Amino acid sequence: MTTTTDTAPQAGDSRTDLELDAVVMGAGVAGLYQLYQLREQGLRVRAYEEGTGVGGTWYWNRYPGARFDSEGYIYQYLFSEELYKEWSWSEKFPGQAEVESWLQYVTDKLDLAKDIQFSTRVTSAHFDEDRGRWTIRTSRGDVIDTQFFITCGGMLSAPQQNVFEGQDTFHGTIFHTSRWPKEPVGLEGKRVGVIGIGATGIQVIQTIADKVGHLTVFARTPQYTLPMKNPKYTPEDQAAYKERFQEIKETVPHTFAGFAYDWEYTWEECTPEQRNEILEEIYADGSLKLWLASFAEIFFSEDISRAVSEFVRQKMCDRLKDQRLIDILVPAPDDYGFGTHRVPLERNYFEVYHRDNVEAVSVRNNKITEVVPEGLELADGTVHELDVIIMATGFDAGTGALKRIDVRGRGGRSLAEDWNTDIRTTMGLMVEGYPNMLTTAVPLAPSAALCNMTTCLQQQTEWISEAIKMLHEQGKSVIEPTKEGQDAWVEHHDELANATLVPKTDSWYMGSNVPGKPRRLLSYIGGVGTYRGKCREEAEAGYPSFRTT
Ligand code: NA7
Repeated sequence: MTTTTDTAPQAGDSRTDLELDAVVMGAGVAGLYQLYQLREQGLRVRAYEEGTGVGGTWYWNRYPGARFDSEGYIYQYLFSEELYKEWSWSEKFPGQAEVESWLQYVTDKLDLAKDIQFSTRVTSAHFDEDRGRWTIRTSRGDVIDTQFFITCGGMLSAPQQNVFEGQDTFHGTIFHTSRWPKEPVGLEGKRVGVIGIGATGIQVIQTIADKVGHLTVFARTPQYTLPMKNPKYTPEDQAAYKERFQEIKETVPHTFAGFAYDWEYTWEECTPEQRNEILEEIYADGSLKLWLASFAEIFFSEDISRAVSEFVRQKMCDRLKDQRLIDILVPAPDDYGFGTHRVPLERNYFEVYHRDNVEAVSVRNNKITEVVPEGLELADGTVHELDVIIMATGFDAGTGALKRIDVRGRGGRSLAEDWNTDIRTTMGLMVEGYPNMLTTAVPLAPSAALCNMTTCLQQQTEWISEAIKMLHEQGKSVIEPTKEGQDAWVEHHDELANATLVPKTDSWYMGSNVPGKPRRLLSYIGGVGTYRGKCREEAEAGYPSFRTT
């Protein structure tokens, strides 16, 4: 069989097709803006994108029900008022198709497509110490010689899709949510199984339940969820949020999580009645506010975490009624604390389980052992017969996008091997030993876990552009973190993380969803505003954590 990669030059091949100042890997939220900024600086820059179109996360995740959990009016670029105001969201939390269209609008408006090579995966990136430059190879055989390698590969882009023995024996069809086909998938009348009840699984389940013949949900760890309120926007609503552009631009990047809201209350200063009133009021907002802007103490105090968890638990139980469903879907009081991993938003999700065609199966103590031709087999030997298996099984977060590529730094060291041992970065913007490789959406910066992604990615790409500009202005060509600088950042990151309850809970936040992955909180938890300040200080102080030559 001939594949496009068969013709790709091998390592050591000196053929170079193209010489660039910067290669941007990925054409999602970060990649598009990074490309734009560097082109504005006059650099020869090109983006390489595996998909056939722009969008990144919003290109790949086209599963039924995929939508924002961030309000549309803050999930936008804030560097251009015109770009912001010319786009109108149809509702508060828009769906995937609309988000993908928005990124296409941005691409067209900024005329970016001419500098993006689609259907092209970066397969390797090797740093040449003598020349201080990277050689990038792609799935289409390109060999590019570039000064900077900028990774915009996304935090949640490497799917956990080969999870079970026997997947290739299944007589039906298996989909991973983030590799959902573009063409319509007919689920009508089918026996469908969904594995996973994270943010993705919940969106799928609540969307397809009334469309399939029979739905079996395989639920392992129960999830805390919050209800989403998603009003449609009238022209007046759109005008109203656009009017707030300056205010949004000035506040959002400085809050704890890059949202329009921030911590407002202190638990200890409120009476029990006031606490309850506040929780009820914020709960009614129908957003992630209860998690990211209620009482910051939920992250630090076992008692306060327990109290707020109980508040959310009760809300969930009230809707489920059936004790068997509660046991499967609602975290028990001593399970883990509300908000110590991602809190999904849902719409009529629990009600779905009361339908006759929907069945919840706990696989917590009776795990899925393998996929068999007829369906899924559990440890007790039960076989659930299925026509379609939907794997909402998550991602190798933060590290996966780069570990899939053969990235070699100084002395031929491998990033995949380094990160298999210990996940370290300098502010999530560079990795010691990998000069001129600048990174977005990698561990140890605020990201999907605890940040509205556009807020964080704009800041990270802007920092990268500034660093490159600084190098050129100083007549230098190479930047890399010092070991001391990186050690200090990792220590600071760990100190903040370990002061919270988050590391006590297993989830992709800690890497525990990937067997063998070193355990460390992947997202910086000091707050988006604080992180931004630290990045600015680093630049203003002349990049003391970095060596430039
Ligand atoms: P998540 O949040 O990692 O959720 C994955 C789900 O899949 C979760 O319920 C897992 O259960 C379940 N899972 C994974 N492997 C298995 C096996 N082997 N057996 C049973 N169940 C399994 O991924 P999502 O895609 O939902 O969300 C990722 C992020 O995207 C989200 O946080 C947002 O930021 C957007 P577990 O909890 O591990 O017991």
